[in-house]
Amino acid sequence: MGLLFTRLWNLFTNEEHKVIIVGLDNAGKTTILYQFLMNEVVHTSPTIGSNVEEVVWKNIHFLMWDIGGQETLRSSWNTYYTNAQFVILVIDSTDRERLSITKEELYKMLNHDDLRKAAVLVFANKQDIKGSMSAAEISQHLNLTSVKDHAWHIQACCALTGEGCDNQTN
Ligand SMILES: Nc1nc2c(ncn2[C@@H]2O[C@H](COP(=O)(O)OP(=O)(O)O)[C@@H](O)[C@H]2O)c(=O)[nH]1
Ligand SMILES: [Mg+2]
Repeated sequence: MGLLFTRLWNLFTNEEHKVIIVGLDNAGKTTILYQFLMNEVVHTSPTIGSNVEEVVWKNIHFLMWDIGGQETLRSSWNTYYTNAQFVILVIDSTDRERLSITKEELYKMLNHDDLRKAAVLVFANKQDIKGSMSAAEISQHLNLTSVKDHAWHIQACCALTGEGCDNQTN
């Protein structure tokens, strides 16, 4: 269960690593990233592109952007895919209406050549909110069991408290 996390945190070698964090706006990406990096000094590149944020922590580059919408900007995101080892997909578990958009974007990424070796970690965020979808429900909607060519894991979490966001709470 915690295997993907372990792999994620084993990136601390001398090599540079790249993790991309995507999700719809308001999903909780920024909150999760800062929860991960709590108490650490973080360098943020103010702008790479207009809507891509890069946070460098130790030797890991986190590239983060909002998916869905803004079709015209999408082509440039592909350039950030190269050599990414992890894709972290953050989902607002209360956002039932837009889950299909997330699904569409997820499969686009999974089919992208540059991401064929990337492992996918899905966070079913905002579990503290009443009526939120469970990780199982989201997994079913996204049809994750059909994904055979990527390592993946779905994890229920609450980015506000950090519950479920790291390996310790698994
Ligand atoms: N209740 C609740 N709110 C959250 C959680 N995670 C993020 N939020 C809130 O959701 C909003 C969007 O979060 P943000 O990290 O900016 O989302 P981003 O657009 O994906 O970067 C903010 O108001 C957060 O405080 C969570 O687990 N529970
Ligand atoms: Mg953000």
